[in-house]
Amino acid sequence: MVVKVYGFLQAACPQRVLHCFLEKEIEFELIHVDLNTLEHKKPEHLLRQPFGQVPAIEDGDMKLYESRAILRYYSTKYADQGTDLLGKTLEQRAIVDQWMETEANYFNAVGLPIIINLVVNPKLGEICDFALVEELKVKLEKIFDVYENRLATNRYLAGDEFTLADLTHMPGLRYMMNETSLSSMVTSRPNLNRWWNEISTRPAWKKLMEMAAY
Ligand SMILES: N[C@@H](CCC(=O)N[C@@H](CS)C(=O)NCC(=O)O)C(=O)O
Repeated sequence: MVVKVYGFLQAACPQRVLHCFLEKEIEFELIHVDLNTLEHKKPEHLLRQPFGQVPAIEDGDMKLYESRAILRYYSTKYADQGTDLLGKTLEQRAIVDQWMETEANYFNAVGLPIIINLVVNPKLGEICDFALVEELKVKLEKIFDVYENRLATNRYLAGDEFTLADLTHMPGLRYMMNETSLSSMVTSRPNLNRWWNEISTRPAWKKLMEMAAY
C-alpha cells in the first residue's frame, strides 16, 4: 500500500518523514498541503492533524500525525526493509530513543524558534526577535557541546550505525547550516562537523534534497 503523506516538501517535519521513507524504501505519495495559502488550517486538514500542522499520513485505515511517531511506527513496521534505523538490541534501541528525545526536547526546542525567527518570519514579512535569538544561541552552544562530546567517541549519535537518532536531527540542522548564518556553530566543532558531513551525503537524504529542489 502506498502511504499518503500530507505535507510540504520544504518544511522540516515532513522532510523528517520523507527521509525515513526513502531510507526504508517505503512507497509514498506526497500530497501537497500549501503552507503559504494556510491550507493546513482548513477543516479538511484539521481532520488529519488537529493542530493544523504538517505532516500527517494515511495508510489504509491507519492515520497518524507527529513526525517522530511516524518515524517510529514505520521503522518498526518495516524493520527488515531498507536501512535498519532502530538499533538491534533493546539497549541500542533505548539509546536511539534517548537521542530522539534529546533532539525533540533540547535541539529542536531551542533550534526551532531560532529558525522561525531567522528564516520563516522574514519570508512572511514578520519581525525577527533578535534578542530572543541571541538568548537561544547561548543555550544551543551548550547543547552542541554535549553533541560534540558524544560524537568524539561515537561515529553516530547512538553508536556505530546511522539510526533515527541521527535522521531526526537532519531537517532542522539543514536549515541552520544552509539558511542561517549560524553554520559555524557546527563547523567549529570538529566531531559535530564530521558527523554532519557524513550523514548529509547519504543517498536517501540527497534524493530528498533533490525533490525539495534546494
Ligand atoms: N510536533 C509536530 C510539529 C509539526 C510542525 O511544527 N510542522 C510545521 C512544519 S515543520 C508546520 O506545520 N508549521 C505550520 C504551522 O505551525 O502553522 C511534528 O513533529 O509533526
